[in-house]
Amino acid sequence: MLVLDIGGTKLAAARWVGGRLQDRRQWPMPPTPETWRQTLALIATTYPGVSRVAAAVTGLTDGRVWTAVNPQLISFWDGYALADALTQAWQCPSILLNDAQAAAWGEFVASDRQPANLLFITLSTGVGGGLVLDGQLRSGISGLAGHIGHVSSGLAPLDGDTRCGCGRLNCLETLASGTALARQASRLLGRPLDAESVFAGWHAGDPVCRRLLERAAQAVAQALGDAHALLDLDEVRLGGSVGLAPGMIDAVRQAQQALPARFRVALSLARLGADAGLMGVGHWASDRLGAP
Ligand code: ADP
Ligand code: BMX
Ligand code: ZN
Repeated sequence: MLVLDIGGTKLAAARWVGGRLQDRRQWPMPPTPETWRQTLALIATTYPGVSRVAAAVTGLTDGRVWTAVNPQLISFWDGYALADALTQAWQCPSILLNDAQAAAWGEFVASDRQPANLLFITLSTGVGGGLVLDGQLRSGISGLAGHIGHVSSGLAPLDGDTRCGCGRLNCLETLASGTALARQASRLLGRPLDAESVFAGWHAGDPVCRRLLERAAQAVAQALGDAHALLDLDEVRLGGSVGLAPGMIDAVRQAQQALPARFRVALSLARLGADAGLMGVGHWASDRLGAP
């Protein structure tokens, strides 16, 4: 089986062999339909002889079609029959699952199917989430379950009230995603900055970058407190390039200290790191498509 993880920024691929990843590669996420088709053709030639394809994708999916919650992340794809395109490219069965839901399943299976109530949160191009409740992946009727990036944060971004691409105001994603860090830093400092530079500035002692990351961490801690109040979680796993960046988890844990103890859910880094989505969709799809 071929496993794919299609995010707002990058596209990862690997062969799924005996429950492990082999020949893992990564490409930038193409920005247009034309470059997407070229990249898909390139991946198809890179991985010939595939008999199943399983893709973890940013956005909502019913397993066949892809739709955006936040169309600003990948605008050209809304309502796209992605599974059909994959089936056509490899001439084999294919299946889709939301990327953060896939990662939640990967983390659950990687830790011997424990704990039974687990939230995975990714701080990446957007902010995504996936829920395992009572040992079952909760996707929801429309695929929306776990989309913690679109809970309305009680806080405003440091560059002011911001309408999220999903339509809501001041979503967690408008404060704590890589896109949001870059947007806020660029506006506040008056020059283009990416999320990596915000972290570099923070570690170098820049006060604006520090305030931005503290605000993002505070918003994440509040959202985790809300999720815990709703669901009584056993644990939260943090992933995505921003979530995994040095210092981020410490900042969120620090922010959790401001919450009453009952709402401070246990938080750790994703055990599978940047492979959580690939591993999760591999396990999930091999139960559905068979695992050759
Ligand atoms: P995707 O969203 O495609 O799954 P990532 O998890 O890599 O991809 O998240 C991409 C976001 O993370 C971008 O906003 C990027 O600027 C940011 N990013 C990538 N690497 C780092 C890093 N080392 N430190 C901080 N931010 C990072
Ligand atoms: C957005 C949303 C989620 C996704 C999350 C993280 C879209 C296109 N995506 O909130 O479905 O899980 O981003 O995605 O609406 P990533 O691209 O940051 O990995
Ligand atoms: Zn939103």
